[in-house]
Amino acid sequence: MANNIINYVRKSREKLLLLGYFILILVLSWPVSQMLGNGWWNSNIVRSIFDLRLLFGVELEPISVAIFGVFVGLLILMTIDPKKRIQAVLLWIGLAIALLGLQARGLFLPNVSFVASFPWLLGGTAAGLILGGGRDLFKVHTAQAFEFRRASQMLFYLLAAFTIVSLLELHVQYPEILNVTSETVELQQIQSPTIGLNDDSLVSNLAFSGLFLVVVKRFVQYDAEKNFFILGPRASGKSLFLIGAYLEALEWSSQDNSDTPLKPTEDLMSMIEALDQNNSEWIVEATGRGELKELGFQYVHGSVFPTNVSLSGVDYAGEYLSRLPDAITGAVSEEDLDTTTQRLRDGVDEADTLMFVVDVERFVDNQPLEISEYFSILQATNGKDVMIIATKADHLAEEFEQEQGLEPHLYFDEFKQYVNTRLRESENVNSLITETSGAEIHPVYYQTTIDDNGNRVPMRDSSGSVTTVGFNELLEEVGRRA
Ligand SMILES: Nc1nc2c(ncn2[C@@H]2O[C@H](COP(=O)(O)OP(=O)(O)O)[C@@H](O)[C@H]2O)c(=O)[nH]1
Ligand SMILES: [Mg+2]
Repeated sequence: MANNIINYVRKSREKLLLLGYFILILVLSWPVSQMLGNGWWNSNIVRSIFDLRLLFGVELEPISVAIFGVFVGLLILMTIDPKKRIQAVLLWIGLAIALLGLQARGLFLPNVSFVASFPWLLGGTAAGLILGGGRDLFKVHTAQAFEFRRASQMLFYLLAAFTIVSLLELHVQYPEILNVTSETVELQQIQSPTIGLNDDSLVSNLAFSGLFLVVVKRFVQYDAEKNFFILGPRASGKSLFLIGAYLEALEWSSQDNSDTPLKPTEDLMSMIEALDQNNSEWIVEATGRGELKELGFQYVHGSVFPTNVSLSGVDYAGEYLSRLPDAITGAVSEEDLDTTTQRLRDGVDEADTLMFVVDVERFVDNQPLEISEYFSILQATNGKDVMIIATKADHLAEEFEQEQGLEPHLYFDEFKQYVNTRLRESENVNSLITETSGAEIHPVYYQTTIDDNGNRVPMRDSSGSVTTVGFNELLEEVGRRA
């Protein structure tokens, strides 16, 4: 029962989050707009600044319509951006409520005619589009994700400025400083400067505007690039893991239409080509000594609040893990590091989450897992998030099927449970899990068969494609952590 609820919350996390934000916008727009209105009526410096227009004989109406236009322009850009569309819709709703709220305080809508001020509205909107979009407006198909990051950011800064200035004007009492008429600007004589605090509904105003800004901030964030970096001993399946994850991400991206490029590295692409061409074998391990290959790609997780995730690793020959901890802590000087260790160290530095590989084949064959380095790496990085990946889990799949009578790819949760229990039989794995505060192990594998020569090779369908298991679940989990 509890499990069911947890599962439901996990699967619908995005929908629940959306509902929560929707309610927050509905609840907050009104009091915040009231505060903006009151702030305006109580304002002193801000109104004096707006009164500077008197010197040029400009009415308030065109200025306010133009400012409104800037908001509209920025919101239009957010609406175009597939990653921000839902948030933009919520902000449009908030904007409508806020306009009604200001109207209730006798501001904006009752005083303006959009027909008469249409050129100002247009000008403001154009300014918003140009400020928020810039050159991105004309780069529709590029290798960059289709985003208007600047529009979202500016919208946040504008709203934050409005809110904070209103708060100050409303709650800080100070003498009048400027007096602006159509002829002159006069600095007022201030005899005895008194600064006071108007604490009428101060607490609620602070709470509403604080919460409002937190929500808007969450909306405009791209939660940007979370980096995952994979580490593991020699021939533990790191390269094939990244290939499998990439193929899964490719499938995801062909199903939605976010148009975000996956940007696989060249080395990853050539490995995939090799896997494609080869008819029975694994890809040949072609990385020579001292040679380095960069493997990596990015993908988008989530549809309502999408996140950019990047998965990467380096392919190298030989053993480097044991040199890594000293490189991370700086115990070995930069000049004494070989390029591979340097590159690994950089990868670890840039990563938000490290992925440690546990090789199931070694486990089943009772060979040393060579994961003791993970402990010192964990200590050296101190505080990075960790995921444990069990590669080549097909070595446990048959056993699972025989014991439980379930097919692992259909009953993946059960299989994952099984792999966790089995791998915990290893004292080393058990300690690793404890060290990473009870992290779960995520099994992945390529479906395999034994060929005529008795070798385990990937199973291929009639079109020669390989079948992978566990990568969909893995990308989901990775996205949740991002
Ligand atoms: N049975 C099985 N073997 C695998 C799997 N993934 C990798 N291997 C084997 O492990 C070898 C090394 O994989 P690779 O990705 O090159 O490891 P790396 O050195 O850690 O990058 C491959 O050539 C395969 O023989 C898997 O899912 N199942
Ligand atoms: Mg490799």
